[in-house]
Amino acid sequence: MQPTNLAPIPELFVSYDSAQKLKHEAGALASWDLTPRQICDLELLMNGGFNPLKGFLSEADYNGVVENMRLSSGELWPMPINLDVGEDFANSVEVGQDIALRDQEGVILAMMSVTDKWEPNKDREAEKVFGSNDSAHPAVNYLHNQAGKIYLGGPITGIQQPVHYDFRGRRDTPNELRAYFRKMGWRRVVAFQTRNPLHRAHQELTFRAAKEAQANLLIHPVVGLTKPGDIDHFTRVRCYEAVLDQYPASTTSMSLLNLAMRMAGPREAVWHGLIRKNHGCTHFIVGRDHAGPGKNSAGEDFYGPYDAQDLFREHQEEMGIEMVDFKHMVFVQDRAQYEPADEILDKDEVTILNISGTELRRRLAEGLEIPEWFSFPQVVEELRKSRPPRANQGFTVFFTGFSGSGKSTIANALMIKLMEMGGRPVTLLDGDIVRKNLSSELGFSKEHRDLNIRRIGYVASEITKNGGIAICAPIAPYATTRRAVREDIEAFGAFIEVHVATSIEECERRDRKGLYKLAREGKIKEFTGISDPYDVPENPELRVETENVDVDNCAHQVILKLESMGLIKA
Ligand code: PPS
Repeated sequence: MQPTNLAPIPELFVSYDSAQKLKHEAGALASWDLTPRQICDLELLMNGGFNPLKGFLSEADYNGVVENMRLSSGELWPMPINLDVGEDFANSVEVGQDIALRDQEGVILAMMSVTDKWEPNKDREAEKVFGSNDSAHPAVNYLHNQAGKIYLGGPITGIQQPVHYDFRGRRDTPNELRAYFRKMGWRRVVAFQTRNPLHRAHQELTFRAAKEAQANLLIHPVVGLTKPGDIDHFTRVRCYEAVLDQYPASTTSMSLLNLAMRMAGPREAVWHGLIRKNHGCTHFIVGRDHAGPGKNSAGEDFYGPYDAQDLFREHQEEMGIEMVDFKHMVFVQDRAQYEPADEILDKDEVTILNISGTELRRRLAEGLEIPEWFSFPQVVEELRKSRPPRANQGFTVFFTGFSGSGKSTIANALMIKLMEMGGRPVTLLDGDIVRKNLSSELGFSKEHRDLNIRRIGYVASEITKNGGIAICAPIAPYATTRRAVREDIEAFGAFIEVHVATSIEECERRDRKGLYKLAREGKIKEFTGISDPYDVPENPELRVETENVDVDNCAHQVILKLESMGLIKA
């Protein structure tokens, strides 16, 4: 592979003066408030990280990318980058019109000239791009349950970069990195992509990769959006900074990449490679199960472990960036060093040590020892600060079930029991209380119920983040909304879904509020279980039956569950 040409690559920004003028003019345009994922995409579109894209994909480019990873120009591009919007906004915009793109505080970041507007076939997109239509895949779930129904395409005029208040000195545009490599005389650079903290095995493998490629090393972690449930980027960056001291400063650099990952395995690896090429790198490390999304709903892997390497290898010549394949490093205790697992010839005579990601999480959750051969003390210290043992973390207990199933009564009893134990503040977000205080303007349409549950989820995630216990007790009839809330909360602590499984017949027989009678008479519309759906939770952490079981016992079952999960001490 030739050393990279480090000349600047095209950006989509206009000059400062033009930007000021455009900002003023854009004030009068229809404007779209970008989602967090769209902000990440826009940043890389504008700064050249997504070169050769000049904007959000047109319909023809989208079709080519979905079908065979090619833009209509024939260039290789594996990932659809779309501006997905809701139907209402789409109806207010005509093809040929300019729109303003704003961040979540309303700051105008760019203008887009809308050339295309269409309703995509999302099933096809999921199958072709992610190889599956299973919502256990985070990007498929996003596509079906979060992304807007309509896509807008068109070229972008960049006005300003999204503002970042964190780690500013560690963020670089492709051209800033290119300039740095030029200045340092780095002609061959191998990039290491990661969304996890680095431990000793990673250090060893990145050293080896740099040596193998005879290149300098760029540690290029993703700080945009990663897999739901990952360690937050603040903690990770502090960990990276601690590890960076272990690398020779003259050969290694670190830069943060504001990418929204899709966890698309093989296609994602090719995409990552193109992005690194744009950042001036000549080599890219691709591991086993690169950007893997975890298991599908049948408990199987979405992709083969080396599919990403195969697809990358197939396209690397055209991409102009070479793959360095990741070695699975293990610790050989007898020699007190890391070695590639497949190069150890005396496997049966030596002791090989390894700690998996799951085992590491267990040790952190239970406050157990993490040995020095595995990680660096400063990294472990940072991880322990952000992931204290479970018994000191916040968590959310989320009751769901029909009206009158007993959710509120059990939730109340649970609250009292937890308050008696002490140690953490407890907040009850009961359906009725929330509807009075947070959601008084909402009715019971699907849209309003979703909004109500997302609000409850938001408050519960804040409580969980800050080390408290949130107990929620709404009906929450939709599985996708419950899942979205779970994802919001699991970023900070445990989410325990409790299905209060009282049958609709029993709820109606009890009819404590007289609502079922009114629902049967048609005086209350859209009544859950009577004239509105309820998705029974498939895999709740706990299912409680209330018929012939008293409230105290139901609350006790939850307490036992919390104990078994290590969230409270027996
Ligand atoms: S949801 O679907 O989660 O937003 O519902 P939630 O906020 O928990 O509110 C449910 C309570 O509102 C009363 N109520 C209704 N429930 C269901 N469907 C309809 N149409 C409806 N209209 C009013 C009912 O008393 C619920 O209280 P609980 O505590 O569940 O019995």
